[in-house]
Amino acid sequence: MRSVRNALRALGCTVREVRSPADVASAQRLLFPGVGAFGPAMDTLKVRGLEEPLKDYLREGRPFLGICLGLQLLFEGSDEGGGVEGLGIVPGRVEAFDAAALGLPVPHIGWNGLQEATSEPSGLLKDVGDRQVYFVHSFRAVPEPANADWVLATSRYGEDFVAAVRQGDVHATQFHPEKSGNVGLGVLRNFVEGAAGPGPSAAAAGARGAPPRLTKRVIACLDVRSNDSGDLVVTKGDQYDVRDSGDGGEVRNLGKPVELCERYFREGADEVTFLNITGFRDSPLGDLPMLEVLRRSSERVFVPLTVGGGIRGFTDAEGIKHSALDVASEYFRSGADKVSIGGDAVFAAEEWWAAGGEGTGDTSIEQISERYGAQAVVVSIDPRRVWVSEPGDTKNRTIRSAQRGPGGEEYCWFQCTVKGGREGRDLGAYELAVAVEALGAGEILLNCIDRDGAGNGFDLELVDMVTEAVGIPVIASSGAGAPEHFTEVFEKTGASAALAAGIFHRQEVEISSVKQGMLESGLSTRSA
Ligand code: 1PR
Repeated sequence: MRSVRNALRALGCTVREVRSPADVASAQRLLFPGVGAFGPAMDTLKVRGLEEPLKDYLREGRPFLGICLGLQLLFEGSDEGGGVEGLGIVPGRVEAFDAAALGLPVPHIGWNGLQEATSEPSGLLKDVGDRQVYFVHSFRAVPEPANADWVLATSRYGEDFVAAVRQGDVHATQFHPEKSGNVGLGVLRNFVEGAAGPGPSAAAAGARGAPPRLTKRVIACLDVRSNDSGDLVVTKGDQYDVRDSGDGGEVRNLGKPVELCERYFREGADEVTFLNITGFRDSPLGDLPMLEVLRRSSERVFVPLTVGGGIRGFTDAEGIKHSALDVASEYFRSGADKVSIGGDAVFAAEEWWAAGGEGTGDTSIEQISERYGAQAVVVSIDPRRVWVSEPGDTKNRTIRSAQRGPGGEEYCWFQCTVKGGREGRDLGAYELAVAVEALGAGEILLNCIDRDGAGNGFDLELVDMVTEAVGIPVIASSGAGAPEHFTEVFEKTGASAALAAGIFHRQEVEISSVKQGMLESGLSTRSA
């Protein structure tokens, strides 16, 4: 909601939230953005008395734009949550992407192209062309003869799925225009300006261009903390040490969070991640500057924003308990699209293994995933290598490495840490990844303490191990020093995205050079 409101305000619109059934009827143009689960969304429409007014509004063909879940709810029903009826405006059902059959990570997260089902560009999508838009979803509808007069565009993720529908003034997109950079702002502008154009024509389906491909994402990361004068700064360390000369020195200051975030948006970052690196000590609910950073960034930056640090339950100074869901909700309200959980995910995974692979239902991952959807929950792993002589020396999964340990060891495992790398746990990155996927995480941000700030490339062995452990997307992080490192991690591992901090902050490498390198190697990347 906040992201859509920000994007519309950036276009000069006045936005009012629907609070009662009468607000639906009196809207000039109605936007219906949605994330989360189909069933609870339908229930909410019913409980708030909005289902019938909304159906009336749609049947009258009045100006409407559904986004993501707002597209899916137009269909007859969804298999999500065991089968739920939808608004029944568009023929067809919504079903999950079949990760096993497609052999691809699910959720489908990232920037993908559109294939318009019209021979002429339609009103809503007339400026998109071959540029990409941002998707994040695990469920999709597919084009079929019964909905051919609705399907405006499809996209492709192992199979064709419905990316946009339209009849008259009623439109909906599976992608998020509010998070699709300038291309997405153009889509919203076309909607608010009522740009006309031809409707779907089944005959032209798939007629335009090569099938779209999900691009590999390049993510800029801002490690944020207060410096010794109390100002919130972007910092960056080597192997997680962010002070200039060991513990006694100043916290390295590499810039102001909002300014840097805007710069990366302009320069073509596909996403921006903020990590509140002292979040394990300080509660983010009390961390008003960090929330303000998110609010201000989300007003100007129209690509997905992830925030991490301190997402866990806690008791405040007045003895009031706050759940991890409360903390995450505050971040979402302030403009985050995803939250990233570090330390708390390690404890949740330890409990999950101890219980023989059963969740308790009340971990931060489960709570947030259930409310906001798996796609909103990233788990950040902070592992370091531990060398062993034999795989049997640890209960955790080892690899036989191409490198050798200090004592000539051939095997290593990747030990999870908490508290910003200060405390190692007896849990491997592989084991953590398996557990958090089962608990409902939608993506993994895979750091590597040994490589952090080193500039000698991503740890390919680590990335390989974790991408093989899970069916959700993995973001490779730590160690990027040159454009070739991005190309290498994408070519040699199953990483869906790669993240860097130091080289971008110090302006040693431009995001555009990273993307140029990827294009030259035949990798698909978003053109900003
Ligand atoms: O445990 O839920 O409170 O989350 C804390 C979060 O803060 C975790 O996601 C953890 O990764 C992060 N964090 C904690 N301490 C540090 C530190 O640096 N002292 N930063 C830290 C993590 C790693 C990446 C870095 C990449 C790329 N920094 O964010 O940006 O390594 O760097 P590079 O391209 O310069 O090599 P919780």
